[in-house]
Amino acid sequence: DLPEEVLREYSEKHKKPESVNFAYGTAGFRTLGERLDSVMFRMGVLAGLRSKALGGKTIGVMVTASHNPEADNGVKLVDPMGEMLEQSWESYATYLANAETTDEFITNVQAVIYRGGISISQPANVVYARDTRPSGAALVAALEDGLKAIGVEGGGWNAGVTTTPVLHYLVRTTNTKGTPEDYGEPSEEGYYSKLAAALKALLSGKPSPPPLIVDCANGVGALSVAAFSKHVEGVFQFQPTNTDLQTPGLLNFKAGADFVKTSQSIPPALQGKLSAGQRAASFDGDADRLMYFYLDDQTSQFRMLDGDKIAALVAGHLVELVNAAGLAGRIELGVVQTAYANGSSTKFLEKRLPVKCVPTGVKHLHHAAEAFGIGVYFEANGHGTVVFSKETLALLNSHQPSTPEQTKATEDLIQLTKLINSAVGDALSDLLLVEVVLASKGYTATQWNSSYSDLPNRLVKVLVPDRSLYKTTDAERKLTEPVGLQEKIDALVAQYEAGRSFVRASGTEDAVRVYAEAGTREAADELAFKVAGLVY
Ligand code: NG1
Ligand code: ZN
Repeated sequence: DLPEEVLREYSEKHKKPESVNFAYGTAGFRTLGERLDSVMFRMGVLAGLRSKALGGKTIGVMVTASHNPEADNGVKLVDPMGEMLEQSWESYATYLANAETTDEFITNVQAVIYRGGISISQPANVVYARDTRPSGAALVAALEDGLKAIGVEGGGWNAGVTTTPVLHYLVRTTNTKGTPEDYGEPSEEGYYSKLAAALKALLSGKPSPPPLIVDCANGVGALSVAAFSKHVEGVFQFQPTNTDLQTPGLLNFKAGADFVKTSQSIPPALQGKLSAGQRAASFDGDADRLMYFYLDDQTSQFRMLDGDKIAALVAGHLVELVNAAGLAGRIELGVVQTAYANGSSTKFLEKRLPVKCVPTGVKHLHHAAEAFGIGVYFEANGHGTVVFSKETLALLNSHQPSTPEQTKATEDLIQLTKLINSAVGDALSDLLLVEVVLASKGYTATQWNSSYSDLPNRLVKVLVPDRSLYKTTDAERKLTEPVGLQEKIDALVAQYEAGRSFVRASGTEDAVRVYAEAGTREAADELAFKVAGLVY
Protein backbone atom coordinates (compact mmCIF):
# COMPACT_ATOMS: atom_id res chain seq x y z
CA ASP A 1 0.00 0.00 0.00
CA LEU A 2 0.98 3.60 -0.53
CA PRO A 3 2.93 4.84 2.55
CA GLU A 4 0.47 7.70 2.82
CA GLU A 5 1.35 8.88 6.33
CA VAL A 6 5.07 9.04 5.55
CA LEU A 7 4.40 10.86 2.30
CA ARG A 8 2.15 13.31 4.09
CA GLU A 9 4.71 14.03 6.79
CA TYR A 10 7.52 14.66 4.30
CA SER A 11 5.31 16.64 1.96
CA GLU A 12 4.51 19.10 4.75
CA LYS A 13 8.22 19.93 4.89
CA HIS A 14 8.28 20.79 1.19
CA LYS A 15 5.30 23.04 0.54
CA LYS A 16 4.61 24.34 -2.91
CA PRO A 17 5.11 28.11 -3.23
CA GLU A 18 1.84 29.87 -3.97
CA SER A 19 0.96 31.24 -7.39
CA VAL A 20 3.77 29.46 -9.23
CA ASN A 21 2.88 27.24 -12.15
CA PHE A 22 5.49 24.60 -12.96
CA ALA A 23 5.82 22.91 -16.36
CA TYR A 24 7.97 19.89 -17.22
CA GLY A 25 9.44 21.14 -20.50
CA THR A 26 12.04 19.83 -22.95
CA ALA A 27 14.69 20.03 -20.24
CA GLY A 28 12.54 19.06 -17.26
CA PHE A 29 11.63 21.72 -14.70
CA ARG A 30 13.80 24.80 -14.83
CA THR A 31 13.50 28.08 -12.93
CA LEU A 32 15.13 29.98 -10.06
CA GLY A 33 16.71 27.47 -7.69
CA GLU A 34 14.98 28.99 -4.67
CA ARG A 35 11.56 28.04 -6.09
CA LEU A 36 12.28 24.38 -6.59
CA ASP A 37 12.20 22.76 -3.14
CA SER A 38 8.72 21.23 -3.46
CA VAL A 39 9.38 20.22 -7.06
CA MET A 40 12.52 18.32 -6.04
CA PHE A 41 10.71 16.46 -3.28
CA ARG A 42 7.91 15.50 -5.63
CA MET A 43 10.30 14.44 -8.40
CA GLY A 44 11.92 12.13 -5.87
CA VAL A 45 8.54 10.53 -5.37
CA LEU A 46 7.87 10.39 -9.11
CA ALA A 47 11.28 8.83 -9.83
CA GLY A 48 10.42 6.09 -7.33
CA LEU A 49 7.04 5.56 -8.99
CA ARG A 50 8.64 5.44 -12.44
CA SER A 51 11.06 2.78 -11.25
CA LYS A 52 8.24 0.75 -9.69
CA ALA A 53 6.28 1.04 -12.94
CA LEU A 54 9.26 -0.54 -14.72
CA GLY A 55 9.69 -3.37 -12.25
CA GLY A 56 12.53 -1.76 -10.30
CA LYS A 57 14.74 -0.61 -13.20
CA THR A 58 17.07 2.20 -12.16
CA ILE A 59 15.80 5.70 -12.97
CA GLY A 60 18.07 8.75 -13.04
CA VAL A 61 17.49 12.20 -11.60
CA MET A 62 19.74 15.07 -12.67
CA VAL A 63 19.69 18.38 -10.81
CA THR A 64 20.99 21.07 -13.16
CA ALA A 65 20.04 24.14 -15.15
CA SER A 66 22.72 23.51 -17.77
CA HIS A 67 23.78 26.73 -19.53
CA ASN A 68 21.32 28.95 -17.65
CA PRO A 69 22.44 31.50 -15.04
CA GLU A 70 23.89 30.34 -11.73
CA ALA A 71 20.78 31.28 -9.74
CA ASP A 72 18.63 28.94 -11.82
CA ASN A 73 18.32 25.27 -11.24
CA GLY A 74 16.31 22.40 -12.61
CA VAL A 75 15.54 18.73 -12.49
CA LYS A 76 14.93 16.05 -15.07
CA LEU A 77 14.28 12.35 -14.93
CA VAL A 78 16.23 9.83 -17.01
CA ASP A 79 14.71 6.58 -18.26
CA PRO A 80 16.48 3.18 -17.98
CA MET A 81 18.52 3.24 -21.20
CA GLY A 82 19.76 6.73 -20.40
CA GLU A 83 17.13 8.39 -22.54
CA MET A 84 14.77 11.26 -21.69
CA LEU A 85 11.67 10.50 -19.60
CA GLU A 86 8.78 9.03 -21.61
CA GLN A 87 6.31 11.66 -22.79
CA SER A 88 3.23 10.47 -20.86
CA TRP A 89 5.21 10.76 -17.65
CA GLU A 90 6.10 14.37 -18.37
CA SER A 91 2.48 15.23 -17.76
CA TYR A 92 2.51 13.22 -14.50
CA ALA A 93 5.49 15.34 -13.45
CA THR A 94 3.65 18.59 -14.15
CA TYR A 95 0.55 17.21 -12.45
CA LEU A 96 2.40 16.35 -9.23
CA ALA A 97 4.45 19.55 -9.21
CA ASN A 98 1.37 21.77 -9.34
CA ALA A 99 -0.66 20.19 -6.54
CA GLU A 100 -1.32 23.14 -4.23
CA THR A 101 -1.57 21.24 -0.94
CA THR A 102 -0.36 18.00 0.61
CA ASP A 103 -3.89 16.57 0.29
CA GLU A 104 -3.99 17.35 -3.39
CA PHE A 105 -0.48 15.95 -3.81
CA ILE A 106 -1.49 12.62 -2.22
CA THR A 107 -4.60 12.47 -4.39
CA ASN A 108 -2.50 13.12 -7.48
CA VAL A 109 0.05 10.48 -6.51
CA GLN A 110 -2.81 8.01 -6.22
CA ALA A 111 -4.09 9.04 -9.63
CA VAL A 112 -0.64 8.49 -11.16
CA ILE A 113 -0.43 5.05 -9.56
CA TYR A 114 -3.83 4.20 -10.97
CA ARG A 115 -3.25 5.59 -14.46
CA GLY A 116 0.24 4.16 -14.72
CA GLY A 117 -0.97 0.74 -13.56
CA ILE A 118 1.78 0.81 -10.94
CA SER A 119 2.17 -1.90 -8.37
CA ILE A 120 3.42 -0.06 -5.30
CA SER A 121 4.97 -3.22 -3.86
CA GLN A 122 7.56 -3.30 -6.66
CA PRO A 123 11.10 -2.25 -5.71
CA ALA A 124 12.34 1.20 -6.72
CA ASN A 125 15.91 2.14 -7.67
CA VAL A 126 17.14 5.63 -8.37
CA VAL A 127 20.54 7.22 -9.05
CA TYR A 128 20.90 10.98 -8.77
CA ALA A 129 23.48 13.70 -9.24
CA ARG A 130 23.81 17.46 -9.41
CA ASP A 131 25.98 20.11 -11.03
CA THR A 132 27.99 22.74 -9.11
CA ARG A 133 25.20 25.28 -8.53
CA PRO A 134 25.10 26.73 -5.00
CA SER A 135 21.40 25.83 -4.66
CA GLY A 136 22.14 22.19 -5.56
CA ALA A 137 22.92 20.72 -2.14
CA ALA A 138 19.65 21.85 -0.53
CA LEU A 139 17.65 20.75 -3.54
CA VAL A 140 19.26 17.31 -3.43
CA ALA A 141 18.26 17.07 0.23
CA ALA A 142 14.64 17.73 -0.79
CA LEU A 143 14.93 15.12 -3.53
CA GLU A 144 16.26 12.60 -0.99
CA ASP A 145 13.18 13.16 1.19
CA GLY A 146 11.04 12.24 -1.80
CA LEU A 147 13.05 9.09 -2.48
CA LYS A 148 12.78 8.02 1.17
CA ALA A 149 9.08 8.84 1.35
CA ILE A 150 8.23 6.51 -1.55
CA GLY A 151 10.56 3.77 -0.33
CA VAL A 152 13.40 3.82 -2.86
CA GLU A 153 15.98 1.13 -2.05
CA GLY A 154 18.65 2.50 0.28
CA GLY A 155 17.22 5.99 -0.25
CA GLY A 156 18.76 5.97 -3.75
CA TRP A 157 22.35 6.14 -4.99
CA ASN A 158 23.95 9.56 -4.68
CA ALA A 159 26.40 9.99 -7.57
CA GLY A 160 27.47 13.35 -6.16
CA VAL A 161 28.52 16.33 -8.23
CA THR A 162 28.96 15.23 -11.81
CA THR A 163 28.00 15.99 -15.40
CA THR A 164 24.64 15.25 -17.01
CA PRO A 165 26.17 12.72 -19.45
CA VAL A 166 27.89 10.83 -16.63
CA LEU A 167 24.53 10.50 -14.86
CA HIS A 168 22.94 9.16 -18.07
CA TYR A 169 25.82 6.72 -18.43
CA LEU A 170 25.35 5.49 -14.84
CA VAL A 171 21.67 4.86 -15.47
CA ARG A 172 22.29 2.91 -18.67
CA THR A 173 25.19 0.83 -17.36
CA THR A 174 23.37 -0.05 -14.14
CA ASN A 175 20.39 -1.34 -16.11
CA THR A 176 22.37 -3.25 -18.72
CA LYS A 177 25.14 -4.75 -16.59
CA GLY A 178 25.65 -8.42 -17.45
CA THR A 179 23.15 -8.33 -20.33
CA PRO A 180 23.95 -8.49 -24.06
CA GLU A 181 23.55 -4.70 -24.09
CA ASP A 182 26.24 -4.19 -21.43
CA TYR A 183 27.53 -0.64 -21.80
CA GLY A 184 30.44 -0.57 -19.35
CA GLU A 185 31.21 -0.33 -15.64
CA PRO A 186 28.54 1.64 -13.76
CA SER A 187 30.87 4.22 -12.20
CA GLU A 188 32.29 7.57 -13.24
CA GLU A 189 35.80 6.06 -13.37
CA GLY A 190 34.39 3.21 -15.45
CA TYR A 191 33.13 5.75 -17.95
CA TYR A 192 36.46 7.53 -18.20
CA SER A 193 38.34 4.23 -18.58
CA LYS A 194 36.03 3.21 -21.40
CA LEU A 195 36.52 6.53 -23.22
CA ALA A 196 40.28 6.48 -22.61
CA ALA A 197 40.71 2.95 -23.97
CA ALA A 198 38.79 3.81 -27.14
CA LEU A 199 40.72 7.06 -27.54
CA LYS A 200 44.06 5.30 -27.25
CA ALA A 201 43.06 2.69 -29.83
CA LEU A 202 41.82 5.34 -32.25
CA LEU A 203 44.87 7.60 -31.92
CA SER A 204 47.46 4.84 -32.14
CA GLY A 205 49.71 5.36 -35.15
CA LYS A 206 48.43 8.89 -35.64
CA PRO A 207 50.20 12.15 -34.72
CA SER A 208 49.14 13.28 -31.21
CA PRO A 209 46.61 16.09 -31.22
CA PRO A 210 48.03 19.41 -29.90
CA PRO A 211 47.18 20.36 -26.28
CA LEU A 212 43.64 21.70 -26.25
CA ILE A 213 42.37 24.72 -24.34
CA VAL A 214 38.98 23.85 -22.85
CA ASP A 215 36.66 26.48 -21.40
CA CYS A 216 34.78 24.66 -18.64
CA ALA A 217 32.20 27.46 -18.07
CA ASN A 218 33.31 27.51 -14.40
CA GLY A 219 31.16 24.45 -13.96
CA VAL A 220 31.24 20.72 -13.37
CA GLY A 221 33.06 20.11 -16.65
CA ALA A 222 36.19 21.29 -14.83
CA LEU A 223 35.96 18.30 -12.48
CA SER A 224 35.23 15.94 -15.31
CA VAL A 225 38.18 17.14 -17.43
CA ALA A 226 40.52 16.87 -14.43
CA ALA A 227 39.38 13.34 -13.63
CA PHE A 228 39.51 12.17 -17.24
CA SER A 229 42.96 13.69 -17.86
CA LYS A 230 44.50 11.16 -15.47
CA HIS A 231 43.36 8.36 -17.79
CA VAL A 232 45.01 9.78 -20.89
CA GLU A 233 48.37 11.08 -19.70
CA GLY A 234 50.87 11.09 -22.56
CA VAL A 235 48.09 10.58 -25.10
CA PHE A 236 45.96 13.68 -24.87
CA GLN A 237 46.53 16.93 -23.04
CA PHE A 238 43.90 19.41 -21.87
CA GLN A 239 44.54 23.00 -20.85
CA PRO A 240 41.43 23.70 -18.79
CA THR A 241 40.34 27.34 -18.29
CA ASN A 242 37.29 28.84 -16.60
CA THR A 243 37.60 26.25 -13.85
CA ASP A 244 36.67 28.50 -10.90
CA LEU A 245 34.06 26.61 -8.89
CA GLN A 246 34.43 28.78 -5.78
CA THR A 247 33.74 32.39 -6.73
CA PRO A 248 29.98 33.03 -6.70
CA GLY A 249 28.39 34.18 -9.95
CA LEU A 250 30.93 32.80 -12.39
CA LEU A 251 29.06 29.73 -13.65
CA ASN A 252 28.24 30.26 -17.35
CA PHE A 253 29.08 33.94 -16.93
CA LYS A 254 30.85 35.16 -20.08
CA ALA A 255 32.03 31.59 -20.38
CA GLY A 256 30.95 28.32 -21.85
CA ALA A 257 29.30 26.93 -24.97
CA ASP A 258 26.14 29.00 -24.74
CA PHE A 259 28.11 32.24 -24.39
CA VAL A 260 30.14 31.34 -27.46
CA LYS A 261 27.11 30.39 -29.53
CA THR A 262 24.92 33.34 -28.63
CA SER A 263 27.57 36.07 -28.57
CA GLN A 264 29.52 34.51 -31.46
CA SER A 265 32.70 35.62 -29.72
CA ILE A 266 35.63 34.28 -27.70
CA PRO A 267 35.11 33.96 -23.93
CA PRO A 268 36.99 36.90 -22.31
CA ALA A 269 39.13 34.57 -20.17
CA LEU A 270 40.63 33.11 -23.35
CA GLN A 271 41.46 36.43 -24.92
CA GLY A 272 45.17 36.61 -25.71
CA LYS A 273 45.64 32.92 -24.96
CA LEU A 274 44.97 31.59 -28.45
CA SER A 275 47.48 31.84 -31.23
CA ALA A 276 46.24 32.14 -34.82
CA GLY A 277 44.77 28.88 -36.08
CA GLN A 278 44.90 27.19 -32.67
CA ARG A 279 41.60 25.55 -31.82
CA ALA A 280 39.84 25.62 -28.45
CA ALA A 281 36.56 24.26 -27.11
CA SER A 282 33.82 25.33 -24.68
CA PHE A 283 31.56 23.15 -22.52
CA ASP A 284 28.31 24.36 -21.00
CA GLY A 285 27.43 24.30 -17.28
CA ASP A 286 26.59 20.58 -17.13
CA ALA A 287 29.03 19.52 -19.88
CA ASP A 288 26.60 18.19 -22.44
CA ARG A 289 27.17 20.89 -25.07
CA LEU A 290 30.34 21.54 -27.02
CA MET A 291 31.47 24.44 -29.20
CA TYR A 292 34.80 24.77 -30.98
CA PHE A 293 36.42 27.99 -32.19
CA TYR A 294 39.71 29.47 -33.36
CA LEU A 295 41.20 32.71 -34.61
CA ASP A 296 41.68 32.99 -38.35
CA ASP A 297 45.35 32.56 -39.40
CA GLN A 298 45.17 35.60 -41.69
CA THR A 299 42.78 38.03 -40.08
CA SER A 300 42.76 36.85 -36.43
CA GLN A 301 38.97 37.00 -36.65
CA PHE A 302 36.95 34.73 -34.37
CA ARG A 303 35.65 31.61 -36.15
CA MET A 304 33.05 29.40 -34.56
CA LEU A 305 32.63 25.68 -35.19
CA ASP A 306 29.19 24.85 -33.83
CA GLY A 307 27.05 21.72 -33.60
CA ASP A 308 26.32 21.86 -37.34
CA LYS A 309 30.02 21.91 -38.17
CA ILE A 310 30.60 19.03 -35.74
CA ALA A 311 27.80 17.04 -37.41
CA ALA A 312 29.27 17.70 -40.86
CA LEU A 313 32.75 16.63 -39.77
CA VAL A 314 31.63 13.51 -37.97
CA ALA A 315 29.04 12.38 -40.54
CA GLY A 316 31.53 12.87 -43.37
CA HIS A 317 34.12 10.78 -41.56
CA LEU A 318 31.65 8.00 -40.75
CA VAL A 319 30.59 7.78 -44.39
CA GLU A 320 34.25 7.39 -45.40
CA LEU A 321 34.86 4.71 -42.76
CA VAL A 322 31.77 2.72 -43.72
CA ASN A 323 32.88 2.80 -47.37
CA ALA A 324 36.46 1.93 -46.49
CA ALA A 325 35.25 -1.00 -44.39
CA GLY A 326 33.50 -2.42 -47.44
CA LEU A 327 30.10 -1.85 -45.88
CA ALA A 328 28.71 0.71 -48.32
CA GLY A 329 25.03 0.06 -48.91
CA ARG A 330 24.76 -2.17 -45.85
CA ILE A 331 24.56 0.59 -43.24
CA GLU A 332 22.28 3.55 -43.79
CA LEU A 333 23.78 6.74 -42.42
CA GLY A 334 21.70 9.82 -41.75
CA VAL A 335 21.84 13.20 -40.04
CA VAL A 336 19.13 14.78 -37.90
CA GLN A 337 18.93 18.54 -37.40
CA THR A 338 16.46 21.13 -36.15
CA ALA A 339 15.27 24.31 -37.83
CA TYR A 340 18.13 26.13 -36.06
CA ALA A 341 20.71 24.35 -38.22
CA ASN A 342 22.46 26.78 -40.49
CA GLY A 343 21.05 26.61 -44.03
CA SER A 344 24.54 26.10 -45.45
CA SER A 345 25.08 23.04 -43.27
CA THR A 346 21.85 21.48 -44.45
CA LYS A 347 22.81 22.09 -48.09
CA PHE A 348 26.28 20.65 -47.52
CA LEU A 349 24.97 17.53 -45.81
CA GLU A 350 22.07 16.88 -48.16
CA LYS A 351 24.53 16.38 -51.02
CA ARG A 352 26.13 13.55 -49.08
CA LEU A 353 23.48 11.71 -47.08
CA PRO A 354 19.85 11.78 -45.91
CA VAL A 355 19.06 14.73 -43.61
CA LYS A 356 15.97 14.96 -41.44
CA CYS A 357 14.60 18.04 -39.67
CA VAL A 358 12.70 17.57 -36.40
CA PRO A 359 11.30 19.84 -33.65
CA THR A 360 13.69 21.23 -31.02
CA GLY A 361 14.50 19.00 -28.07
CA VAL A 362 16.90 16.12 -27.69
CA LYS A 363 14.20 13.48 -27.52
CA HIS A 364 12.99 14.31 -31.04
CA LEU A 365 16.51 14.28 -32.44
CA HIS A 366 17.48 11.09 -30.66
CA HIS A 367 14.33 9.29 -31.72
CA ALA A 368 14.73 10.27 -35.39
CA ALA A 369 18.41 9.29 -35.35
CA GLU A 370 17.47 5.79 -34.14
CA ALA A 371 15.73 5.19 -37.47
CA PHE A 372 19.12 5.08 -39.20
CA GLY A 373 21.80 2.39 -39.11
CA ILE A 374 24.10 5.16 -37.91
CA GLY A 375 22.29 8.36 -36.94
CA VAL A 376 24.25 11.55 -36.33
CA TYR A 377 22.35 14.29 -34.54
CA PHE A 378 23.48 17.68 -33.32
CA GLU A 379 21.69 20.85 -32.39
CA ALA A 380 23.41 23.99 -33.65
CA ASN A 381 24.08 24.87 -29.99
CA GLY A 382 26.47 21.93 -29.69
CA HIS A 383 24.34 19.24 -28.10
CA GLY A 384 24.39 15.94 -29.90
CA THR A 385 25.80 12.49 -30.44
CA VAL A 386 25.76 9.48 -32.75
CA VAL A 387 23.57 6.42 -32.33
CA PHE A 388 24.21 2.97 -33.78
CA SER A 389 21.36 0.54 -34.40
CA LYS A 390 21.50 -2.98 -32.98
CA GLU A 391 21.81 -4.30 -36.54
CA THR A 392 24.78 -2.02 -37.22
CA LEU A 393 26.53 -3.11 -34.03
CA ALA A 394 25.96 -6.76 -34.90
CA LEU A 395 27.16 -6.23 -38.47
CA LEU A 396 30.36 -4.49 -37.33
CA ASN A 397 31.15 -7.37 -34.99
CA SER A 398 30.47 -10.11 -37.54
CA HIS A 399 31.94 -8.39 -40.61
CA GLN A 400 34.78 -10.28 -42.35
CA PRO A 401 37.01 -7.64 -43.94
CA SER A 402 38.88 -8.75 -47.05
CA THR A 403 41.75 -6.23 -47.10
CA PRO A 404 43.97 -4.62 -44.42
CA GLU A 405 42.30 -1.29 -45.21
CA GLN A 406 38.86 -2.80 -44.55
CA THR A 407 40.12 -4.34 -41.32
CA LYS A 408 41.44 -1.01 -40.08
CA ALA A 409 38.24 0.87 -40.97
CA THR A 410 36.08 -1.76 -39.29
CA GLU A 411 38.21 -1.62 -36.13
CA ASP A 412 37.97 2.17 -36.10
CA LEU A 413 34.19 2.00 -36.40
CA ILE A 414 34.00 -0.46 -33.50
CA GLN A 415 36.20 1.79 -31.34
CA LEU A 416 34.06 4.78 -32.25
CA THR A 417 30.97 2.99 -30.92
CA LYS A 418 32.85 2.94 -27.58
CA LEU A 419 34.21 6.48 -27.71
CA ILE A 420 30.77 7.90 -28.44
CA ASN A 421 28.23 8.19 -25.63
CA SER A 422 25.13 7.09 -27.52
CA ALA A 423 22.88 7.53 -24.49
CA VAL A 424 23.15 11.31 -24.58
CA GLY A 425 25.25 14.16 -25.96
CA ASP A 426 28.44 14.58 -23.93
CA ALA A 427 30.84 17.50 -24.41
CA LEU A 428 33.81 15.36 -23.34
CA SER A 429 33.04 12.36 -25.54
CA ASP A 430 32.13 14.65 -28.47
CA LEU A 431 35.38 16.57 -28.03
CA LEU A 432 37.39 13.35 -28.19
CA LEU A 433 35.41 12.32 -31.26
CA VAL A 434 36.22 15.60 -33.01
CA GLU A 435 39.90 15.28 -32.11
CA VAL A 436 40.03 11.72 -33.42
CA VAL A 437 38.42 12.72 -36.71
CA LEU A 438 40.76 15.71 -37.12
CA ALA A 439 43.77 13.50 -36.34
CA SER A 440 42.58 10.85 -38.84
CA LYS A 441 42.20 13.42 -41.58
CA GLY A 442 45.23 15.46 -40.57
CA TYR A 443 42.95 18.49 -40.49
CA THR A 444 43.48 21.84 -38.78
CA ALA A 445 40.52 23.88 -37.54
CA THR A 446 40.79 26.01 -40.68
CA GLN A 447 40.51 22.96 -42.92
CA TRP A 448 37.58 21.67 -40.91
CA ASN A 449 35.85 25.04 -41.14
CA SER A 450 36.30 25.23 -44.90
CA SER A 451 33.72 22.46 -45.51
CA TYR A 452 31.07 25.19 -45.97
CA SER A 453 30.54 28.83 -44.92
CA ASP A 454 27.82 29.59 -42.40
CA LEU A 455 25.10 31.95 -43.54
CA PRO A 456 25.08 34.97 -41.23
CA ASN A 457 22.31 34.45 -38.67
CA ARG A 458 20.73 36.00 -35.61
CA LEU A 459 18.73 34.47 -32.78
CA VAL A 460 16.67 36.81 -30.63
CA LYS A 461 14.37 36.29 -27.70
CA VAL A 462 11.09 38.20 -27.46
CA LEU A 463 9.21 38.39 -24.17
CA VAL A 464 5.49 37.98 -24.78
CA PRO A 465 2.57 37.84 -22.34
CA ASP A 466 1.57 34.32 -23.40
CA ARG A 467 3.95 32.14 -25.40
CA SER A 468 1.40 29.32 -25.61
CA LEU A 469 -0.39 31.32 -28.32
CA TYR A 470 2.42 30.45 -30.74
CA LYS A 471 1.71 27.14 -32.46
CA THR A 472 3.88 25.62 -35.15
CA THR A 473 3.95 22.93 -37.81
CA ASP A 474 6.55 21.52 -40.26
CA ALA A 475 9.17 20.78 -37.56
CA GLU A 476 8.54 24.24 -36.07
CA ARG A 477 9.44 26.03 -39.27
CA LYS A 478 5.96 27.53 -39.77
CA LEU A 479 3.43 29.14 -37.45
CA THR A 480 -0.20 28.06 -37.62
CA GLU A 481 -1.16 30.48 -34.84
CA PRO A 482 -1.53 33.41 -34.25
CA VAL A 483 -3.44 33.27 -37.52
CA GLY A 484 -1.97 35.49 -40.25
CA LEU A 485 1.47 35.96 -38.66
CA GLN A 486 3.24 33.40 -40.86
CA GLU A 487 2.11 35.20 -44.04
CA LYS A 488 3.66 38.41 -42.73
CA ILE A 489 6.93 36.61 -41.92
CA ASP A 490 6.96 35.06 -45.41
CA ALA A 491 6.51 38.48 -46.99
CA LEU A 492 9.50 39.84 -45.08
CA VAL A 493 11.69 36.81 -45.81
CA ALA A 494 10.98 37.15 -49.53
CA GLN A 495 12.75 40.52 -49.49
CA TYR A 496 16.12 38.99 -48.47
CA GLU A 497 18.57 37.02 -50.55
CA ALA A 498 19.02 33.56 -49.02
CA GLY A 499 16.60 34.71 -46.34
CA ARG A 500 15.02 32.30 -43.85
CA SER A 501 13.25 33.04 -40.61
CA PHE A 502 10.97 31.27 -38.18
CA VAL A 503 9.30 31.90 -34.85
CA ARG A 504 8.54 29.42 -32.05
CA ALA A 505 7.82 29.40 -28.35
CA SER A 506 10.77 28.34 -26.22
CA GLY A 507 10.29 25.09 -24.35
CA THR A 508 12.64 26.12 -21.55
CA GLU A 509 12.08 29.85 -21.06
CA ASP A 510 9.06 32.09 -20.91
CA ALA A 511 9.78 33.64 -24.29
CA VAL A 512 9.36 33.35 -28.04
CA ARG A 513 12.48 32.84 -30.16
CA VAL A 514 13.03 34.46 -33.54
CA TYR A 515 15.68 33.01 -35.84
CA ALA A 516 16.79 34.64 -39.07
CA GLU A 517 19.53 34.02 -41.59
CA ALA A 518 20.39 35.82 -44.82
CA GLY A 519 23.18 36.47 -47.30
CA THR A 520 24.90 39.19 -45.24
CA ARG A 521 25.37 40.02 -41.57
CA GLU A 522 23.37 43.27 -41.93
CA ALA A 523 20.53 41.52 -43.73
CA ALA A 524 20.32 38.71 -41.13
CA ASP A 525 20.21 41.23 -38.28
CA GLU A 526 17.63 43.36 -40.04
CA LEU A 527 15.41 40.39 -40.87
CA ALA A 528 15.55 39.13 -37.26
CA PHE A 529 14.74 42.60 -35.98
CA LYS A 530 11.78 43.05 -38.35
CA VAL A 531 10.32 39.61 -37.61
CA ALA A 532 10.73 40.27 -33.87
CA GLY A 533 8.78 43.49 -34.49
CA LEU A 534 5.91 41.46 -35.91
CA VAL A 535 5.84 39.23 -32.83
CA TYR A 536 6.07 41.98 -30.31
P1 NG1 B 1 14.21 26.19 -26.25
O1 NG1 B 1 14.22 27.05 -25.04
O2 NG1 B 1 12.95 25.36 -26.39
O3 NG1 B 1 14.53 26.96 -27.49
C1 NG1 B 1 16.71 25.35 -25.77
C2 NG1 B 1 17.54 25.15 -27.01
C3 NG1 B 1 17.34 23.72 -27.49
C4 NG1 B 1 17.62 22.70 -26.39
C5 NG1 B 1 16.87 23.06 -25.11
C6 NG1 B 1 17.22 22.18 -23.94
C7 NG1 B 1 18.02 26.72 -28.82
C8 NG1 B 1 17.48 27.66 -29.83
N1 NG1 B 1 17.12 26.06 -28.07
O4 NG1 B 1 15.36 25.09 -26.10
O5 NG1 B 1 18.12 23.50 -28.62
O6 NG1 B 1 19.00 22.58 -26.16
O7 NG1 B 1 17.11 24.44 -24.76
O8 NG1 B 1 18.33 22.60 -23.24
O9 NG1 B 1 19.24 26.56 -28.71
ZN1 ZN C 1 23.68 21.43 -20.89
